[in-house]
Amino acid sequence: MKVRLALEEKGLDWSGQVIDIVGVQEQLEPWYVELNPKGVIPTLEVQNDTTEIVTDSASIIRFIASLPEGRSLLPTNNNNIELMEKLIDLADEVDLQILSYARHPSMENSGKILDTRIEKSLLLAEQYPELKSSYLVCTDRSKKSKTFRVNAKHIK
Ligand SMILES: N[C@@H](CCC(=O)N[C@@H](CS)C(=O)NCC(=O)O)C(=O)O
Repeated sequence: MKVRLALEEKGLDWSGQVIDIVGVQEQLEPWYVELNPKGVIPTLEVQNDTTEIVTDSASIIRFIASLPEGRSLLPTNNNNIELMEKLIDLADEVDLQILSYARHPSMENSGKILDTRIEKSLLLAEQYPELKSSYLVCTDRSKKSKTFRVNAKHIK
């Protein structure tokens, strides 16, 4: 969401593709993991003379703001730039997995979603040895989320 907002605010010519991370679990498809080795959304593909891939939402919005074209998204005074950087970091510290699976109506289904994710990434790790390390990172993340989503201390 924040990447789409930044693209729109900047006034760039962009198009988006929705990646279904719940039903299809498209973030685990090999074509996507090749772009984003952690197998998470979002990913930005920049097409100029060459194609550049940027991952991680905080890095992506900083990248968008740094582009010379379009509207400026940056505050003009240094104090506000400092504040902006702090706010981006603060938002980035939120554990999105916990926000999604522990404090959300999807909690009821999240055990099943995470189990499917673990199974799919283990299967693909065997089928695509060149992407194995990425798939094991995905497996590990989902296993941790399964534990953390019911850990009151972690949620707090
Ligand atoms: N720090 C990363 C976190 C990305 C992240 O965890 N994305 C979640 C959705 S909000 C995801 O793709 N989950 C799918 C999965 O864990 O398999 C960022 O901000 O880009």
